[in-house]
Amino acid sequence: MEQNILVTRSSLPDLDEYMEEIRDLWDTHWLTNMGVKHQKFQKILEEYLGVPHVALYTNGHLALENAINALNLPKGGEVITSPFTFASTTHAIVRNGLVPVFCDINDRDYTIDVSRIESLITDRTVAIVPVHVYGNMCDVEEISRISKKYGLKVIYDAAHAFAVKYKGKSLAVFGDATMYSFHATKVFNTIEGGAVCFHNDSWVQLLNDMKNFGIHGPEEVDYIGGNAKMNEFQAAMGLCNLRHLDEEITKRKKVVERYRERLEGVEGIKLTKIQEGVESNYAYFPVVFDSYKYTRNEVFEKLAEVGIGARKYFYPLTNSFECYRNYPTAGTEKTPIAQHTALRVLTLPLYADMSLEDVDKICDIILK
Ligand code: T4K
Repeated sequence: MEQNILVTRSSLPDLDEYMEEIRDLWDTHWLTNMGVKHQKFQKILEEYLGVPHVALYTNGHLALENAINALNLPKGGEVITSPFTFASTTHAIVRNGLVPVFCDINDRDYTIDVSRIESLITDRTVAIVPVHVYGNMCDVEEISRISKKYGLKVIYDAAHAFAVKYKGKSLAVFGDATMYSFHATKVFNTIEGGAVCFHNDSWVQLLNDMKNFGIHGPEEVDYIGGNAKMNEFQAAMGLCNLRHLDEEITKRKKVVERYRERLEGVEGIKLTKIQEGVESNYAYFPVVFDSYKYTRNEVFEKLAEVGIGARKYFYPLTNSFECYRNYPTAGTEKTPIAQHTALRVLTLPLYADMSLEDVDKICDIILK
Protein backbone atom coordinates (compact mmCIF):
# COMPACT_ATOMS: atom_id res chain seq x y z
CA MET A 1 0.00 0.00 0.00
CA GLU A 2 1.21 3.50 -0.84
CA GLN A 3 2.18 5.43 2.27
CA ASN A 4 0.65 8.81 3.00
CA ILE A 5 2.97 11.80 2.81
CA LEU A 6 2.49 13.75 6.01
CA VAL A 7 3.57 17.28 6.81
CA THR A 8 6.66 15.93 8.50
CA ARG A 9 8.24 12.72 9.74
CA SER A 10 10.47 12.41 12.79
CA SER A 11 14.11 11.70 12.10
CA LEU A 12 15.54 8.86 14.17
CA PRO A 13 19.11 7.69 14.67
CA ASP A 14 19.94 4.08 13.78
CA LEU A 15 18.33 1.82 16.32
CA ASP A 16 21.75 0.36 17.20
CA GLU A 17 23.14 3.81 17.90
CA TYR A 18 20.27 4.63 20.27
CA MET A 19 20.53 1.20 21.94
CA GLU A 20 24.23 1.82 22.53
CA GLU A 21 23.45 5.24 24.00
CA ILE A 22 20.86 3.90 26.46
CA ARG A 23 22.66 0.61 27.29
CA ASP A 24 24.22 1.90 30.52
CA LEU A 25 20.78 2.92 31.84
CA TRP A 26 20.21 -0.83 32.36
CA ASP A 27 23.30 -0.89 34.60
CA THR A 28 22.54 2.20 36.62
CA HIS A 29 18.71 2.10 36.65
CA TRP A 30 18.93 5.91 36.75
CA LEU A 31 16.18 6.95 34.35
CA THR A 32 15.40 10.57 35.12
CA ASN A 33 15.96 13.46 37.61
CA MET A 34 18.97 15.11 35.99
CA GLY A 35 21.04 11.96 35.43
CA VAL A 36 24.29 11.53 33.55
CA LYS A 37 22.75 11.76 30.05
CA HIS A 38 20.88 14.91 31.03
CA GLN A 39 24.05 16.54 32.35
CA LYS A 40 26.07 15.59 29.28
CA PHE A 41 23.39 16.76 26.85
CA GLN A 42 22.98 20.07 28.69
CA LYS A 43 26.71 20.78 28.54
CA ILE A 44 26.96 19.95 24.86
CA LEU A 45 24.02 22.23 24.08
CA GLU A 46 25.54 25.14 26.01
CA GLU A 47 28.63 24.84 23.84
CA TYR A 48 26.72 24.29 20.62
CA LEU A 49 24.40 27.26 21.20
CA GLY A 50 27.10 29.54 22.64
CA VAL A 51 25.17 30.44 25.79
CA PRO A 52 26.23 30.26 29.44
CA HIS A 53 23.17 28.28 30.56
CA VAL A 54 20.70 25.77 29.19
CA ALA A 55 17.88 24.24 31.26
CA LEU A 56 16.39 21.08 29.77
CA TYR A 57 12.67 20.37 29.84
CA THR A 58 10.28 17.54 29.15
CA ASN A 59 8.70 19.68 26.41
CA GLY A 60 9.00 23.11 24.85
CA HIS A 61 5.73 24.43 26.22
CA LEU A 62 6.69 23.99 29.88
CA ALA A 63 10.09 25.45 29.07
CA LEU A 64 8.40 28.61 27.76
CA GLU A 65 5.97 28.78 30.67
CA ASN A 66 8.83 28.50 33.16
CA ALA A 67 10.96 31.06 31.33
CA ILE A 68 8.14 33.62 31.46
CA ASN A 69 7.48 32.73 35.10
CA ALA A 70 11.16 33.28 35.94
CA LEU A 71 10.84 36.93 34.92
CA ASN A 72 8.57 37.44 37.96
CA LEU A 73 6.34 39.89 36.11
CA PRO A 74 3.39 41.57 37.86
CA LYS A 75 0.11 39.66 37.38
CA GLY A 76 -2.12 41.36 34.82
CA GLY A 77 0.89 42.85 33.04
CA GLU A 78 0.66 43.10 29.27
CA VAL A 79 2.88 41.05 27.00
CA ILE A 80 3.23 41.93 23.33
CA THR A 81 3.26 38.88 21.10
CA SER A 82 2.02 37.70 17.69
CA PRO A 83 -1.04 35.48 17.09
CA PHE A 84 0.43 33.69 14.05
CA THR A 85 1.81 30.81 16.10
CA PHE A 86 0.97 27.53 17.80
CA ALA A 87 -1.44 27.65 20.76
CA SER A 88 1.49 27.18 23.13
CA THR A 89 2.90 30.71 22.82
CA THR A 90 -0.25 32.55 23.85
CA HIS A 91 -1.25 29.93 26.43
CA ALA A 92 2.18 30.20 28.10
CA ILE A 93 1.65 33.95 28.58
CA VAL A 94 -1.91 33.62 29.88
CA ARG A 95 -1.13 30.66 32.16
CA ASN A 96 1.36 32.99 33.86
CA GLY A 97 -1.44 35.44 34.73
CA LEU A 98 -0.40 37.91 32.02
CA VAL A 99 -2.43 39.55 29.26
CA PRO A 100 -1.43 38.90 25.64
CA VAL A 101 -1.50 42.00 23.45
CA PHE A 102 -1.48 40.87 19.84
CA CYS A 103 0.81 42.60 17.40
CA ASP A 104 0.46 42.02 13.67
CA ILE A 105 3.13 40.21 11.66
CA ASN A 106 5.04 41.39 8.61
CA ASP A 107 4.20 39.86 5.24
CA ARG A 108 7.79 38.92 4.36
CA ASP A 109 8.70 36.31 6.95
CA TYR A 110 5.54 36.29 9.15
CA THR A 111 7.39 37.25 12.33
CA ILE A 112 6.20 40.13 14.55
CA ASP A 113 5.99 43.47 12.73
CA VAL A 114 8.51 45.46 14.74
CA SER A 115 7.25 48.76 13.30
CA ARG A 116 3.98 48.23 15.22
CA ILE A 117 5.34 47.21 18.62
CA GLU A 118 5.87 50.71 20.04
CA SER A 119 2.27 51.77 19.35
CA LEU A 120 1.08 48.87 21.52
CA ILE A 121 3.22 49.75 24.55
CA THR A 122 1.28 51.09 27.55
CA ASP A 123 2.25 51.65 31.18
CA ARG A 124 1.11 48.07 31.82
CA THR A 125 3.44 46.51 29.22
CA VAL A 126 6.03 44.28 30.87
CA ALA A 127 7.47 42.05 28.17
CA ILE A 128 7.64 40.98 24.53
CA VAL A 129 7.34 37.33 23.45
CA PRO A 130 8.25 37.23 19.75
CA VAL A 131 8.15 33.99 17.74
CA HIS A 132 10.81 32.92 15.24
CA VAL A 133 7.99 31.35 13.27
CA TYR A 134 8.90 28.58 10.75
CA GLY A 135 12.51 29.18 11.88
CA ASN A 136 12.43 32.66 10.33
CA MET A 137 14.31 35.09 12.53
CA CYS A 138 12.49 38.04 14.09
CA ASP A 139 14.14 41.43 13.77
CA VAL A 140 16.22 40.79 16.90
CA GLU A 141 18.12 44.06 16.63
CA GLU A 142 15.02 46.26 16.55
CA ILE A 143 13.38 44.22 19.33
CA SER A 144 16.50 44.70 21.42
CA ARG A 145 16.41 48.48 20.81
CA ILE A 146 12.72 48.73 21.77
CA SER A 147 13.09 46.55 24.85
CA LYS A 148 15.99 48.66 26.13
CA LYS A 149 14.18 51.93 25.44
CA TYR A 150 11.07 50.88 27.39
CA GLY A 151 12.68 48.56 29.97
CA LEU A 152 10.83 45.47 28.72
CA LYS A 153 11.84 41.82 29.09
CA VAL A 154 12.14 39.65 25.99
CA ILE A 155 11.59 35.89 25.80
CA TYR A 156 11.88 34.38 22.34
CA ASP A 157 9.72 31.46 21.30
CA ALA A 158 12.28 29.71 19.11
CA ALA A 159 10.38 26.41 19.04
CA HIS A 160 11.04 26.20 15.27
CA ALA A 161 14.50 27.71 15.18
CA PHE A 162 16.98 25.22 16.62
CA ALA A 163 20.23 25.38 14.62
CA VAL A 164 19.27 28.66 12.91
CA LYS A 165 22.22 31.06 12.98
CA TYR A 166 22.47 34.78 12.47
CA LYS A 167 25.87 36.17 11.53
CA GLY A 168 27.33 32.84 12.62
CA LYS A 169 25.71 32.81 16.08
CA SER A 170 22.75 30.85 17.40
CA LEU A 171 19.56 32.83 18.02
CA ALA A 172 19.78 31.88 21.71
CA VAL A 173 22.14 34.77 22.37
CA PHE A 174 19.32 37.32 22.00
CA GLY A 175 16.80 38.47 24.60
CA ASP A 176 16.52 37.54 28.28
CA ALA A 177 15.84 33.93 27.33
CA THR A 178 15.08 31.71 24.37
CA MET A 179 12.93 28.59 24.29
CA TYR A 180 13.57 25.73 21.86
CA SER A 181 11.23 22.80 21.26
CA PHE A 182 12.69 19.36 20.67
CA HIS A 183 9.33 17.79 19.82
CA ALA A 184 9.19 14.79 17.47
CA THR A 185 8.05 17.09 14.65
CA LYS A 186 11.07 19.38 14.86
CA VAL A 187 14.34 19.53 12.91
CA PHE A 188 16.05 18.24 16.03
CA ASN A 189 14.07 16.06 18.42
CA THR A 190 14.40 14.39 21.80
CA ILE A 191 11.04 12.60 21.27
CA GLU A 192 9.34 15.31 23.35
CA GLY A 193 11.56 17.94 24.87
CA GLY A 194 12.62 21.51 25.10
CA ALA A 195 15.12 23.94 26.55
CA VAL A 196 15.44 27.42 27.96
CA CYS A 197 18.69 29.24 27.12
CA PHE A 198 19.57 32.16 29.37
CA HIS A 199 22.36 34.40 30.62
CA ASN A 200 21.33 35.23 34.19
CA ASP A 201 23.29 33.02 36.64
CA SER A 202 20.58 33.27 39.30
CA TRP A 203 18.15 31.51 36.97
CA VAL A 204 20.10 28.23 37.22
CA GLN A 205 18.66 27.52 40.66
CA LEU A 206 15.34 29.19 39.91
CA LEU A 207 14.54 27.12 36.80
CA ASN A 208 15.75 24.00 38.55
CA ASP A 209 13.29 24.73 41.36
CA MET A 210 10.47 25.40 38.93
CA LYS A 211 10.87 22.13 37.09
CA ASN A 212 11.65 19.95 40.12
CA PHE A 213 9.03 20.74 42.78
CA GLY A 214 11.29 23.37 44.37
CA ILE A 215 13.34 20.59 45.94
CA HIS A 216 16.81 21.77 46.98
CA GLY A 217 17.74 18.73 49.03
CA PRO A 218 16.08 15.73 50.68
CA GLU A 219 14.76 17.90 53.50
CA GLU A 220 14.60 21.30 51.86
CA VAL A 221 11.71 22.56 49.76
CA ASP A 222 11.36 26.34 49.59
CA TYR A 223 9.71 26.91 46.24
CA ILE A 224 6.30 25.75 44.92
CA GLY A 225 7.56 24.20 41.72
CA GLY A 226 6.03 21.70 39.32
CA ASN A 227 7.58 18.81 37.42
CA ALA A 228 8.95 19.42 33.93
CA LYS A 229 12.23 17.51 33.90
CA MET A 230 13.71 15.91 30.79
CA ASN A 231 14.31 12.20 31.32
CA GLU A 232 17.36 10.11 30.40
CA PHE A 233 15.78 8.48 27.32
CA GLN A 234 14.97 11.90 25.91
CA ALA A 235 18.49 13.17 26.61
CA ALA A 236 19.95 10.04 25.00
CA MET A 237 17.87 10.68 21.88
CA GLY A 238 19.19 14.25 21.87
CA LEU A 239 22.80 13.07 22.12
CA CYS A 240 22.27 10.75 19.15
CA ASN A 241 20.32 13.17 16.98
CA LEU A 242 22.78 16.00 17.57
CA ARG A 243 25.50 13.89 15.90
CA HIS A 244 23.37 13.83 12.72
CA LEU A 245 22.07 17.38 12.78
CA ASP A 246 24.22 18.73 9.93
CA GLU A 247 23.20 15.83 7.71
CA GLU A 248 19.55 16.38 8.67
CA ILE A 249 19.72 20.05 7.62
CA THR A 250 21.58 19.29 4.38
CA LYS A 251 18.90 16.78 3.38
CA ARG A 252 16.09 19.21 4.22
CA LYS A 253 17.82 21.90 2.20
CA LYS A 254 17.73 19.68 -0.89
CA VAL A 255 13.98 19.16 -0.48
CA VAL A 256 13.41 22.90 -0.05
CA GLU A 257 15.55 23.70 -3.10
CA ARG A 258 13.44 21.36 -5.23
CA TYR A 259 10.23 22.98 -3.97
CA ARG A 260 11.68 26.38 -4.84
CA GLU A 261 12.75 25.25 -8.30
CA ARG A 262 9.21 24.10 -9.02
CA LEU A 263 7.15 26.83 -7.34
CA GLU A 264 9.24 30.02 -7.40
CA GLY A 265 7.84 32.66 -9.72
CA VAL A 266 4.45 30.99 -10.24
CA GLU A 267 1.77 33.68 -10.31
CA GLY A 268 -0.28 33.74 -7.11
CA ILE A 269 2.18 31.58 -5.16
CA LYS A 270 4.28 33.35 -2.57
CA LEU A 271 7.35 31.75 -1.00
CA THR A 272 9.36 33.13 1.90
CA LYS A 273 12.63 34.79 0.88
CA ILE A 274 15.85 33.63 2.49
CA GLN A 275 16.77 36.18 5.16
CA GLU A 276 20.03 38.08 4.88
CA GLY A 277 22.75 36.88 7.26
CA VAL A 278 20.66 33.91 8.37
CA GLU A 279 21.61 30.24 8.08
CA SER A 280 18.28 28.43 7.86
CA ASN A 281 17.39 25.11 9.46
CA TYR A 282 14.76 24.44 6.74
CA ALA A 283 12.17 23.65 9.38
CA TYR A 284 9.00 24.36 7.41
CA PHE A 285 8.01 25.15 3.85
CA PRO A 286 5.13 27.65 3.99
CA VAL A 287 3.42 28.61 0.74
CA VAL A 288 0.92 31.47 0.57
CA PHE A 289 -1.74 31.12 -2.10
CA ASP A 290 -2.66 34.72 -2.76
CA SER A 291 -4.80 35.23 -5.87
CA TYR A 292 -3.68 31.84 -7.17
CA LYS A 293 -6.04 30.05 -9.57
CA TYR A 294 -7.07 27.85 -6.61
CA THR A 295 -7.62 28.84 -3.00
CA ARG A 296 -5.52 27.48 -0.16
CA ASN A 297 -8.43 25.29 0.93
CA GLU A 298 -8.86 23.87 -2.56
CA VAL A 299 -5.17 22.97 -2.75
CA PHE A 300 -5.36 21.48 0.75
CA GLU A 301 -8.33 19.30 -0.25
CA LYS A 302 -6.76 18.19 -3.54
CA LEU A 303 -3.60 17.09 -1.74
CA ALA A 304 -5.61 15.37 1.00
CA GLU A 305 -7.55 13.36 -1.62
CA VAL A 306 -4.34 11.54 -2.54
CA GLY A 307 -3.06 11.14 1.02
CA ILE A 308 -0.83 14.19 1.17
CA GLY A 309 -1.12 15.85 4.57
CA ALA A 310 -0.13 19.48 4.12
CA ARG A 311 -1.08 21.58 7.17
CA LYS A 312 -2.59 25.01 7.71
CA TYR A 313 0.06 26.15 10.19
CA PHE A 314 -1.01 28.64 11.63
CA TYR A 315 -4.73 28.80 11.13
CA PRO A 316 -6.72 29.77 13.13
CA LEU A 317 -4.85 32.64 14.76
CA THR A 318 -4.53 32.36 18.53
CA ASN A 319 -6.37 35.69 18.96
CA SER A 320 -9.48 34.01 17.49
CA PHE A 321 -9.46 31.01 19.84
CA GLU A 322 -12.71 30.42 21.69
CA CYS A 323 -10.85 30.43 25.02
CA TYR A 324 -9.78 34.05 24.41
CA ARG A 325 -13.20 35.23 23.23
CA ASN A 326 -13.71 37.43 26.28
CA TYR A 327 -10.26 39.03 26.17
CA PRO A 328 -10.55 42.66 25.06
CA THR A 329 -7.18 42.31 23.32
CA ALA A 330 -8.37 39.36 21.15
CA GLY A 331 -9.89 39.62 17.67
CA THR A 332 -8.33 39.01 14.27
CA GLU A 333 -9.36 42.45 12.96
CA LYS A 334 -6.50 43.90 15.03
CA THR A 335 -3.97 41.80 13.12
CA PRO A 336 -5.04 41.96 9.44
CA ILE A 337 -1.81 40.68 7.89
CA ALA A 338 -1.75 37.71 10.24
CA GLN A 339 -5.37 36.97 9.35
CA HIS A 340 -4.73 37.39 5.61
CA THR A 341 -1.80 34.97 5.86
CA ALA A 342 -3.56 32.44 8.09
CA LEU A 343 -6.37 32.17 5.53
CA ARG A 344 -3.96 31.55 2.64
CA VAL A 345 -0.97 29.64 3.96
CA LEU A 346 -0.21 25.97 3.62
CA THR A 347 2.92 24.29 5.00
CA LEU A 348 3.93 21.57 2.59
CA PRO A 349 5.42 18.22 3.64
CA LEU A 350 9.09 18.50 4.53
CA TYR A 351 11.44 16.05 6.24
CA ALA A 352 14.99 14.86 5.78
CA ASP A 353 14.23 11.57 4.05
CA MET A 354 11.56 12.96 1.78
CA SER A 355 12.21 11.92 -1.81
CA LEU A 356 12.44 14.48 -4.59
CA GLU A 357 9.86 12.35 -6.46
CA ASP A 358 7.40 13.09 -3.66
CA VAL A 359 8.21 16.80 -3.88
CA ASP A 360 7.53 16.64 -7.62
CA LYS A 361 4.29 14.77 -7.04
CA ILE A 362 3.09 17.51 -4.68
CA CYS A 363 4.18 20.30 -7.01
CA ASP A 364 2.52 18.61 -10.00
CA ILE A 365 -0.78 18.50 -8.14
CA ILE A 366 -0.48 22.14 -7.07
CA LEU A 367 0.48 23.34 -10.54
CA LYS A 368 -2.09 21.28 -12.41
N1 T4K B 1 5.76 27.36 20.30
C1 T4K B 1 5.58 27.10 19.00
C2 T4K B 1 5.67 28.22 18.02
C3 T4K B 1 5.31 25.78 18.57
O1 T4K B 1 5.10 25.52 17.26
C4 T4K B 1 5.26 24.75 19.52
C5 T4K B 1 4.98 23.39 19.11
C6 T4K B 1 5.48 25.07 20.88
C7 T4K B 1 5.72 26.41 21.23
C8 T4K B 1 5.44 24.05 21.97
O2 T4K B 1 6.50 23.12 21.87
P1 T4K B 1 6.29 21.60 22.43
O3 T4K B 1 5.68 21.69 23.80
O4 T4K B 1 5.40 20.87 21.45
O5 T4K B 1 7.69 21.06 22.47
C9 T4K B 1 2.77 19.80 16.30
C10 T4K B 1 3.66 19.55 17.49
O6 T4K B 1 3.06 18.68 18.45
C11 T4K B 1 4.09 20.79 18.19
O7 T4K B 1 5.28 20.46 18.90
C12 T4K B 1 4.41 21.91 17.22
N2 T4K B 1 4.71 23.16 17.89
C13 T4K B 1 3.26 22.13 16.27
C14 T4K B 1 3.54 23.20 15.26
O8 T4K B 1 3.06 20.92 15.54
P2 T4K B 1 0.36 18.98 15.73
O9 T4K B 1 -0.84 18.84 16.57
O10 T4K B 1 0.25 19.64 14.42
O11 T4K B 1 1.13 17.57 15.57
P3 T4K B 1 0.64 16.23 14.89
O12 T4K B 1 0.53 15.17 15.93
O13 T4K B 1 -0.52 16.46 14.03
O14 T4K B 1 1.92 15.85 13.98
C15 T4K B 1 2.20 16.51 12.76
C16 T4K B 1 2.87 15.50 11.84
O15 T4K B 1 4.13 15.14 12.34
C17 T4K B 1 2.12 14.21 11.65
O16 T4K B 1 1.23 14.34 10.58
C18 T4K B 1 3.19 13.20 11.39
C19 T4K B 1 4.42 13.77 12.06
N3 T4K B 1 4.76 13.10 13.30
C20 T4K B 1 4.05 13.36 14.43
C21 T4K B 1 4.37 12.77 15.62
C22 T4K B 1 3.58 13.06 16.87
C23 T4K B 1 5.83 12.21 13.33
O17 T4K B 1 6.47 11.94 12.30
N4 T4K B 1 6.16 11.61 14.51
C24 T4K B 1 5.48 11.85 15.66
O18 T4K B 1 5.84 11.30 16.72
O19 T4K B 1 1.41 19.75 16.65
